[in-house]
Amino acid sequence: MTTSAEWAFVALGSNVGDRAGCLAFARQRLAMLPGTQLTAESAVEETEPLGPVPQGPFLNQMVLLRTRLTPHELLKHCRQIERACGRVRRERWGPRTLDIDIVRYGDHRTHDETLTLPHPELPNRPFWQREVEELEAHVG
Ligand code: PH2
Ligand code: MG
Ligand code: MG
Repeated sequence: MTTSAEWAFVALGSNVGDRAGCLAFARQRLAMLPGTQLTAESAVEETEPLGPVPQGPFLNQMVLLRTRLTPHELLKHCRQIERACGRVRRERWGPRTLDIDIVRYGDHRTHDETLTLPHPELPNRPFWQREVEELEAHVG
């Protein structure tokens, strides 16, 4: 936990099971994290699957958090919430009940084996770019 708060853009995705229910679960759990407020949420979009794995369409959404968690603390909580929603990690980029990705965390630039910020897929995902733009209006 840091003393100052940062804005974090966090992407939600689901293409297995009750997709809308999984996004709602994620929003509810993210809003309850220590030192964290869920400040705004983008529209939910249905998107065609990107990447090499044939799979069903996703529901995607972005939320804006104001958080005092560090990026790695936030990541650890995101993984816990994914597991609580029944996520099992199998193939990379495969179908999932819930994916929670930190897309931007303030102006931080990080690169290690667990986390790269900003998220390297941001330039390749028009729906993330639209959602970030939608939420930027709420950054004070
Ligand atoms: N996530 C992936 C792979 N492909 N496609 C869409 N439409 N939305 C996603 O969130 C997504 C994807 C791996 O994280
Ligand atoms: Mg992802
Ligand atoms: Mg992920």
